[in-house]
Order: sequence, then C-alpha cells, then structure tokens
Amino acid sequence: YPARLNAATELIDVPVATFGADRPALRTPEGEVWTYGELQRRANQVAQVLVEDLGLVPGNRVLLRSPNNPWTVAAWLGVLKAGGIVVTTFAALRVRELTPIADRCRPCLALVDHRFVDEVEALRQGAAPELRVVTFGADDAGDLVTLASAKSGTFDNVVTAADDVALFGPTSGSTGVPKVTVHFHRDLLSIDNTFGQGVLRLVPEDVVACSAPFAFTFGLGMLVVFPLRAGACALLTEQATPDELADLVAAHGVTVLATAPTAYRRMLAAGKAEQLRGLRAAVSAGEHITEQTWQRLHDEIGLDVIDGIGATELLHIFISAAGEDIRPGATGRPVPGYRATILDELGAELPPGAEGRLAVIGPVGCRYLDDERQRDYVVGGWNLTGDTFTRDEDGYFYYRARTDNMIISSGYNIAAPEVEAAIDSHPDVAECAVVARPDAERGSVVCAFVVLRDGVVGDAAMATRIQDHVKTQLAPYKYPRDVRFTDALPRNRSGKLQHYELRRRVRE
Ligand code: 3SK
Repeated sequence: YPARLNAATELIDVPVATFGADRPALRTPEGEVWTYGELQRRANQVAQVLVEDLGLVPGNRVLLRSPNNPWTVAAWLGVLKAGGIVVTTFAALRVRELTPIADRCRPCLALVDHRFVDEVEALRQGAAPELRVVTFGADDAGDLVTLASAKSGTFDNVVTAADDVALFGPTSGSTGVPKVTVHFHRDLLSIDNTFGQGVLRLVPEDVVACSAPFAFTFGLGMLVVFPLRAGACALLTEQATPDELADLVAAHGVTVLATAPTAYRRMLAAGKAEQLRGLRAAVSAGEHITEQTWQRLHDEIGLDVIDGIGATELLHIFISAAGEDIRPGATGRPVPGYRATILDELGAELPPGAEGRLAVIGPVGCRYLDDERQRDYVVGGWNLTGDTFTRDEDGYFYYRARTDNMIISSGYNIAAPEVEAAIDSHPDVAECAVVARPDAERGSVVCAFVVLRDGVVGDAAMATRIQDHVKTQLAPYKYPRDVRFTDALPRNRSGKLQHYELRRRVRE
C-alpha cells in the first residue's frame, strides 16, 4: 500500500468512481436502498460535521454504538474520512461492559443510535465525564442526521498514513476481561486483499447478508469492507433471528450469507433450507463447524459451505477454503498472504499430523492497546490464536479445540468439540457444550452441559442414554462422566459459546 492511505478513499470514493454512483450499496429489510453515491455523500456530510461542528482532529477516538443500519456505515466511514479512530461497540453492551472499554480507549466523542443512548449517558455521568455524546436517528436539532443534512456532502479526506490507527476493536476474549485490538488503515484493505479477494471473491451482482454486528469484525468485513470494494450490495439487518434471516435471504435475493454454525443449524431445524437455495456461497465462521453440520448444509441446500477461522486480533479470516479447494473435515489452508504452522509448548514447529498450538503470520497481526496479554498472543513473531489444530502433508489445517478446551483426563487428551459433536448427534439433543471439571482422581473429567429438544425430560436415564451414545461414537474414555441439563448455553454478544462461564459453574 502507498505510505499515505485513508481506507475510506478505497472503501467508498474509489468504488463510486469504478462502479458508478447509482449502484445499490446498502439495503434494509424495510426496503430502504442507499446507492454508492448516497453513501459517499452521507459519509462526507458526517465527516464535515465531525470536523466543522464537533472539532474532531485526526487521531481522536470516536465511540460508535449502533446496530447494523445505513447510518452506522456512513458514521463509520465519516470518522475514517476525518482521520479519527472508530471504536466499535455492540449496541447491546451495558454500562459496566462499556466502562472498561472507555477506560482503555478514551474516546472524546460518542456517536450513538438514539435508541441506545441511555447506557452511554450513564457512562458519561460515571467513568467518562469528558465524553461528548451525539445521537442519530432522533430527528432533533443536535442529531447527527440533522446536522449532516445541512452539509454540502463534499469532503477532502484527511491524508492519513497507511499505518495510522483507524479502528479499535474491543474483544471479550475467552476470559470475559475485554482487550482492545488496534488496526491500521491498511489493515482494513488487507482483509479484502487476503480473504475477500483471495477466497470469497464477491462480484458486483452479489447481495450479502451476515448476522454479525459491525462491532464484531466478522460483520464489518462481510457487510462493509468486502461488498464495498467489490461494488456489491449489503443487506443490513438490525436484529434478526436465524429463522428471520433465512426468510430475508429468500425475500431479498441474497447470494452470499455469512453466519455462525449455530445459526445454520437453527435454520435447518426450523425447516428453512428452501429459503437458502438461492445462495451461491455460504460462509461459516465465529466458531468451528462440525462435519455433521457442514454435511447437512451440503445435502439440504446443495452448497459447500466456506468454513473459516478468524480472530478480532487479526481482524478477519486467515484460514479458509472455497470451491474445489475444500477438503471435508478441514478448516482449510492459510488464505493468500498468510502462513500458518503448528507449534509445541516450547515454540518448536511440529510435523504434519501432530496436534499443537496454531500459529499464524500475515499482513495483519495482533496489537493490543496497552495490554500485557500482548506477550502471550505474539511470540517469536507468530500470532498464537489460542486454538489447537493439526495439519496434513498438503497444508490443510484441522481444528481440534480452543487450546483452553483441551481436556486432559487420566493422561488422555480429549478435545471438547469432538465430544460435543458426538453428543449433538443424539436425536434428543438441541445443543451442548463440554468443559473440564477438576477431579481429584483423574485430574479432570469431561462435563457436558446439554440442552434437550422441547418436551424431552432431562433425568438420570436420559444422561445415561447420552453417555452410552457417546461411547458408540468415540473411544469410550471420552464419554462425559458428568452430564448436566440446562435450558440455554451462555453465549457472548457475537454468539460464541462462553466455555469460561461453564468452567466457572463447574468449579462452584
Ligand atoms: O472466527 C472468528 O471468530 C472471527 C473473528 C473476527 C473476524 C472474523 C472472524 C471469522
């Protein structure tokens, strides 16, 4: 990339010039359509408001709190155009979750959808008294939309350096204590030059939907960066259950869907396969997809799902495969631009077939903001993602577990996802999660939290049936010695299972 680079130029101004101002860029389930020209004008107006009315100077940090809608995209691009740093947060976060993020990021301004302002007001009255709060969508005099509408809509983007900071991406990580990842302007383009153009390959005719909020960089890539650079259109949903999303896919002619395996499973369970048949590509990420779910999607919607593993630390997906390159059971190969290997505990590379820590290096790397945990993530130049993988002779990588989900019981290594997949295949099970429970005799034992299908009773006999079932699927030493029934599994805002919460429960 050139030394001087503002990502917003490449994400909206160049696409307007390349694909034309009249192409649809964003649409909503309610039928609103923003063209590329309109998005550019709105983003320029926001940048004008930021600089002329709110006194933003390059490098200022702007907290953005809003669900996925066109104004959120305009605000995000506007901050970049003005040389600011966007701090994306989930609209659903409460003040106690926002406080450590604000403490670390120190935003001077918050752009907030008016429906989600209370928690930010509480933040301003508590931990962040200097924070200036501007709402949008309220239609009053101080509203961002009102202020923006009074502007001309032309703006000369601030000339930032390719490695000036553009984005602070908070992540709850696997412990629940938030970390903030730091990403440059060039990183935002890099994810497109690697996964976007190297694997996904959107075309201008594509309509993309994704369940992830922009605050989860999976959603930011899938709904903003990749479609805009390809001249494609994104369908933005503020809130949709998997069933509703499947209906929207059919109703809006969506061609590319990206969501988590859990959502795909729910769509199939709700009989929504028909609604997904118009897709030309489906991406699964956010958590590991089991072979069973991948196969069901193949059988029922006729698509080979593009699996991918990404991380907020690396901004997006770094191992994946599409089309002919898909090897069943494997997550895929490093996406073009990345290298990956498997390391042992001491940092030595392991040969094909050996199980160890996944290590990745590429154009985007982890930079935590003021955080000691940087030392654990980047070791010897490799990013250690916290996943246990194997690879084969041909360079395909196979997921085993989150490293902290490997259970060592009586000296056996048991990967929790393997046991989860076996339990999931029981017809009475809706979903489950497996963790280690400390045990005096065995070190740890496998403990399964199981959600049963509606109407099935979770009693001792059912627990035994599940244990027997696992013994028919896997080596019997892997069966869950402890089976606990629950109504729901704990998940974070991006839908990932919170195994740490279950580990806390088993220690209680
Ligand atoms: O796999 C993930 O969790 C992820 C994280 C950030 C960006 C993209 C992805 C898929």
